[in-house]
Amino acid sequence: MFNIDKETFKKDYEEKFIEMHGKDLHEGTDYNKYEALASLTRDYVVKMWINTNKKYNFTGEKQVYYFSMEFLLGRLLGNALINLGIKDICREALSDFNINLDSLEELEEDQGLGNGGLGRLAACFLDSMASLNIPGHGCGIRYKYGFFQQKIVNGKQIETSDYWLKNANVWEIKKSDKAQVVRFGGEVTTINEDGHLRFNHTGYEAILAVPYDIPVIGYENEVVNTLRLWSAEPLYDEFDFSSFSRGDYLKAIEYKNSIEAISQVLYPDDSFYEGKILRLKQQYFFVSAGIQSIIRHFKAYGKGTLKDLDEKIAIHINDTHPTLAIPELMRILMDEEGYGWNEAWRITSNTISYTNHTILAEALEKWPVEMFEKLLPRIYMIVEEINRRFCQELWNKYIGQWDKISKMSIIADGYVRMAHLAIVGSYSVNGVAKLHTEILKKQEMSDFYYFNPTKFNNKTNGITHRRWLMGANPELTDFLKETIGSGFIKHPTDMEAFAAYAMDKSVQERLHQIKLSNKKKLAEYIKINQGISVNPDSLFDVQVKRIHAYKRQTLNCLRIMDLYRRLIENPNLDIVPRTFIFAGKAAPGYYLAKNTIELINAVANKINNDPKVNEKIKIVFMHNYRVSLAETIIPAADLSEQISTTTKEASGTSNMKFMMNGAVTIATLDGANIEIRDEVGDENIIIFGLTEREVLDYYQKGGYSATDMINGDYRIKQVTDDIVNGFYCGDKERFRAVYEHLVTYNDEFFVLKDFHSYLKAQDKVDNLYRDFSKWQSMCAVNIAHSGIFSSDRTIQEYATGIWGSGFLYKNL
Ligand code: 26W
Repeated sequence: MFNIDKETFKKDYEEKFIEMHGKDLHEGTDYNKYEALASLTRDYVVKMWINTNKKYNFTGEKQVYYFSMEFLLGRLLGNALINLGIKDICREALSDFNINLDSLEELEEDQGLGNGGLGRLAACFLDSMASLNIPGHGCGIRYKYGFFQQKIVNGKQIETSDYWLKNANVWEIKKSDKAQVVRFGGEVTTINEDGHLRFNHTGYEAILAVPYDIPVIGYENEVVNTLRLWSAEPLYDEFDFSSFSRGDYLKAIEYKNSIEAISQVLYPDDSFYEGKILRLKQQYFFVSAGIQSIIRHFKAYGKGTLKDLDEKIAIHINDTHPTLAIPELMRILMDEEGYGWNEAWRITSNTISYTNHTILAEALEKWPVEMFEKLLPRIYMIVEEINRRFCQELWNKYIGQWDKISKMSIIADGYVRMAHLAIVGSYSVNGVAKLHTEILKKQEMSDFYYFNPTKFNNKTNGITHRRWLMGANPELTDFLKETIGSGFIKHPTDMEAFAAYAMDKSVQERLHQIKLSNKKKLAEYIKINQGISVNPDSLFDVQVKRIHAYKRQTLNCLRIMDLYRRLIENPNLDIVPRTFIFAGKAAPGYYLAKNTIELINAVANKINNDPKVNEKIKIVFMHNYRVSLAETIIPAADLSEQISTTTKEASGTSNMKFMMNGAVTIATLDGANIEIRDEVGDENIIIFGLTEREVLDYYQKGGYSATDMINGDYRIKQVTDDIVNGFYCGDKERFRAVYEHLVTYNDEFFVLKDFHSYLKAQDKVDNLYRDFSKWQSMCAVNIAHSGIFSSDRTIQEYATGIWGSGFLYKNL
């Protein structure tokens, strides 16, 4: 374990500061001080990083590569200090210089290279792999612009660019010597050389992929793994200089820009697939660079031949976005390494595993054949051959069943279906929560499941407790240590011991005080950043996540609108005072989601300016939701809103973060909510809404009518009317999209159907909250049972159940 005393740290810090900034510490700006601290921390890490790599090269143990289009890391400094085990020393040392560690941490830009759940999961997994001594590395894209920044102007979302690299990024190291060349376009000709087919690729555009490595620090174990992000650059000697020599300066610049465009920006879509050629380029770009660098490294250090690749290396693809890893590995094994098809296929399909994160049909990637073939001619040939052989196999098993075969085919109706390619080319397919995996097996991917049942498995998601508990909620962490000891930090399920204290009055009081202190901090943040005063003694009711119809922010909003009507009718209505907190970004092209934000803001504006109800309710839509904001909001929540239409949320992960921080959950039986319920018991969670069966019946048999719901129920009629009658905003048309989705288009997410059951559940919340002891005991039980949702458990399951990695460590 890394060890340093306070005096040495102080000396190192002062020296680092002077060396970096050429002035004395007391002359520095806060940002200078942050830079010096981050840079010093990185220096401490670098030696361990080198040693870890040496160890991996020496032992030859199995390496895992986690391929993902997104890594939503957030800030790195605080997490690095925790994992190095020097946060307390650092805090004390800095305070001797009159520097506050927390305020330096807040100066760091979030590294926001992801949309939401899938990207954050990848980040949690990296943290867990390093902390569990698993040789596991990330591979992705170094987007110049991360996920957009959200501003709210007149209640509307405005997107601005996220130029997160405007200040030097101390956490990355550019490795120019490890650059790879990636080829696009051109023609492929086949040559027969002594009975062997050779593929000659000409006329392509070659692009340089340059890696930037970021250290991934394990918790107090001196392991430092690598997150390698690729950036696109032109291959100067192939094009630019010739342009210059022709004097065609502008053309050269344009060309340079078109190349750099590949790693320029993260697509801000989650759950809507759009067939944009640049996205396909991005996918092949990082996958090809990643696979080439793995093979290069394996050949330099591997203990064996490429024949044994599947024993030495596991490649995991995070959703279908990196699926081209399959044909790319085939290409390298066959065209560059001389393997025949069967051997290359055995190696590839035993090396790659795949996680599915969504069953929403509109999110499934499929690329037009024409586009695919033109951009990636050799890769397309390989995909065609994979498909030809797969369909042959299907034909042998399902003779004459054309419908089934065309349903399962990888290429059909002019498209390449990436999920089918991912399933066929990998040895393991997993869902991210029990229900989700069952739906994959029995419905969405049932043909594939029945064709090959052993491939399918479940790995319920998790979150790293090092960031989401220790980092975000130090007060609660200290209290847990005091009460049950520190064992839970290395073994999160040890938190179960805390359940024994659920009824203990002094424990309940402390939990309440800790929550209150977090709520006060959030209230202060809200006051400073959004100018709204909220009461920390009110119940903080929180829904923070991407804005999407299936997540049903509208249901929450309608219930607030209903409550407001009831308060107007009866100002003495006896309710628990609440602060409703929303946050989340809408995809820029998703009109309904943007309109939902407008509605929430209009409702907030009206209610917050009505003194008759302000003692009882307030609403805040917090701007620019991101990892660091989540770290401030989640520890302050009393109630966690997990209200998606049953079957639609694959897992959810914020549900786990809230629970670990002692919030009570109000939820539908969807995704991992079900497993949370199983852990805490029915009495410690509030469940409502349609069941899986009821939802599926509606989809299969029909029968849901929004108009009937409105006509048969005056409260539903009132709240839906209030969307379009000018009550919240003079412009009656303003929220038309929300209304039409709910009513005219007969809302496929059944908001109105779940409305009353949600209202009842919210009344139950009030009653429980009024009973101090009952509520606090629920919070305690939730914390106690959250350990199983640490991503350490999830990663342990991936390592033993899918990758076959991490065994070396276990045998030591
Ligand atoms: C092609 C556009 C696109 C981009 C991203 C489609 C789909 C995605 C992701 C699969 C969306 C996503 O983040 N899914 C979420 O993954 C989390 C981690 O497993 C789950 O907890 C969430 O339930 C799921 O919505």
